[in-house]
Amino acid sequence: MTGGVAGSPAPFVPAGADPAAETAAMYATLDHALHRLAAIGPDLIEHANRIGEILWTPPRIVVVGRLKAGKSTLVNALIGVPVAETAALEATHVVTVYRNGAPSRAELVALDGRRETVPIVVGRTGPITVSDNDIAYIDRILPSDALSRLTLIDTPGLATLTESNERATRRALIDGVEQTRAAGVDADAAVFLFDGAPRADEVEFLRELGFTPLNTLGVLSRADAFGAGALGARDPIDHARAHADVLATRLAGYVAAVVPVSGLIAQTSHTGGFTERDARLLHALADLDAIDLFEILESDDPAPLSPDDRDRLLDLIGEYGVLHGRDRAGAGAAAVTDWLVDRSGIGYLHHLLNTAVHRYAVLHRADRVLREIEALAYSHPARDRIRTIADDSRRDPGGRAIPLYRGLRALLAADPDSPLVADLKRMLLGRNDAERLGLPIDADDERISAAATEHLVRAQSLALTTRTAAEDAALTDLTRTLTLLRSRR
Ligand SMILES: Nc1nc2c(ncn2[C@@H]2O[C@H](COP(=O)(O)OP(=O)(O)OP(=O)(O)O)[C@@H](O)[C@H]2O)c(=O)[nH]1
Ligand SMILES: [Mg+2]
Repeated sequence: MTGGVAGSPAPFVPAGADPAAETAAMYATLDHALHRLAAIGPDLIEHANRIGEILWTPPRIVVVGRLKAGKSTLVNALIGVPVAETAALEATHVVTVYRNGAPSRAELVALDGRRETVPIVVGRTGPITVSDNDIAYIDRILPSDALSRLTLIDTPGLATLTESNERATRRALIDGVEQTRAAGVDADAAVFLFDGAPRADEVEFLRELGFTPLNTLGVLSRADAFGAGALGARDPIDHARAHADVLATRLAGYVAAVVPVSGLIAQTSHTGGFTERDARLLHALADLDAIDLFEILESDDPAPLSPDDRDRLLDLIGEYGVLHGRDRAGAGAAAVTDWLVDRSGIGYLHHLLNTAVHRYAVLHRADRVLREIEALAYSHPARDRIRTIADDSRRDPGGRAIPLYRGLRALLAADPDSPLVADLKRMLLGRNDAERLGLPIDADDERISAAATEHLVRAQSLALTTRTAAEDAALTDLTRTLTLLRSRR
């Protein structure tokens, strides 16, 4: 693959160290499995198509977190269109799936799987007549490039004023998944929002969601108002960045990273909400010192602004944006917007969502696809042939990560302190076989085989002390993978 500036050398990527290639290999392995499944008999063609639908639709990222953490604002920022309802009061009542497609429409999915069309009012979904208790989720379909790789799911806040909102989130994400397929939204990864330190019940919810730290990302939201806020001695966004690192260490058992983001600033900059008129309004405040500025922002007569214009600016970019955006406002709306994009932190969040989170969300998807094939092996007369297809997929280099991921999930649920958690994570995080064994990425075959042998010896000694069935199963998968790595197959 070539890329970058013409004439510049191609970056050195060691063989097998390209996560995108690995993801492509996983798709190819499962696609091949589904073709083999369909070839067994006409009745399996329908199953293969149904499972293929799961495989080939974009992975689903659910946005969860406490009430008012800024979830819907962030969803709007990520989509680049203000489609999700946001408000100072409790806003999101039902789980809403935002996915790419045409024509633009909204469908209500009831708990029993029935669908009905919901009116759309200026870009957002209109009033719903069905009781919230009977809704599994709203399926909002819109043509969106931002949604072509990932589907986003907005949820009602946890620990909400009305308990029924939290129930809606749980029903769709936790209870629903195993019980009624119709009611589950089948998320593949989570973005977990909090605006300070997450509370114990939020962390517990995260555990119940049943993902792994590989496909869960923490977002320290409202970074523009962090700590003492815009008027504090420390820049709130820089402060949030430092605090995010502390939280990432504390939450390492649950999230891959913690990214500080101002959803509000990102929403405004990514939906093109800041106009030349707004830049002129902001520029009129440029010469005020900070104390005078805040007095004006809070006063009944905020001259030189009208009360409406003051409210508009605060709604668009908050106090932080007004305080620091003033210096750039003379250069126009584009200059302010560039600055907002940069300060919002959304660029890095986008990057992680499209690389690491995407990679493990696809792996979660792949596990679901394999489970569907395995389920057929239980119920179909051609069970032996179907089982062989599933076994071959797991052994194929493209499908090898699936049992390891499944093992990690089971282990985190049953025995999160097991020493095997670290082994499985390293295996899944490694970009090539060398990294999977804890070696530098460019280690040669000889070192890889030697390291695999060492790891196998250790695995055998651990086999004597396993405490749970999940640990036993994880060890079996680990040993199988290490054996393959030892012989470099
Ligand atoms: N200053 C600031 N305000 C924000 C930010 N994100 C959201 N808000 C404001 O916080 C309020 C709640 O935002 P929402 O996006 O509706 O929060 P939510 O988590 O979806 O809320 P529920 O759906 O009710 O749980 C709104 O008034 C937003 O404008 C942010 O990054 N900075
Ligand atoms: Mg919301």
